[in-house]
Amino acid sequence: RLRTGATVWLTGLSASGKSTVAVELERRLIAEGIPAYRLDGDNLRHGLNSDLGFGAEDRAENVRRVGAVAQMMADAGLVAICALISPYRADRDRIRRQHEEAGVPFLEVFVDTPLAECEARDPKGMYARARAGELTGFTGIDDPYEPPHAPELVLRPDDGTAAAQASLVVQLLTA
Ligand code: GGZ
Repeated sequence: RLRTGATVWLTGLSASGKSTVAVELERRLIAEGIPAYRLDGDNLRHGLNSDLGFGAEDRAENVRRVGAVAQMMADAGLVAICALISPYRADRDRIRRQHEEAGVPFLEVFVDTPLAECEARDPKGMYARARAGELTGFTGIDDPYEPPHAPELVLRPDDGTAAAQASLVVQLLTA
């Protein structure tokens, strides 16, 4: 039995694989008849969050908005799959608390791909630009990332492909 009505919150560095796991997880849930919806930080920054930048306050607001939307979706019975760097522990803990107060399950998944691996992937060339000083305030290079202390799940590269990692999240959702 798969749980419905929950928020799955994927946090981790840029290029850690959050979006890929989110896509795979959504596909798997829909295939099982579980309504799911993906909220991807990078995509939402073109719409809902197009007014936000990457300073600490804007990242906090980004996380706050997506957390609130996810909680509503989860309350309506969907699995809301969020993929945001969400680098600040306090911001993530705040939305966890709000979910808990409303009795909505919140599952924090730390996509723990080491910085060196993310940097080697560098799909958009942003790490290279950050290292060159052309891009400032980039998470992991000259901006902080605070890993969760007690995530419900940690995904590491040696767990296998994004599909294998998504399976671990599906297990987490299995009652
Ligand atoms: C981190 C940045 C930055 C800076 C642009 N720092 O890997 P991507 O490219 O496709 O996804 C990243 C995305 C981060 O958006 P989030 O909404 O997930 O961030 S947060 O939760 O911290 O608010 C990255 C791109 O935007 N990007 N500039 N300075 N990532």
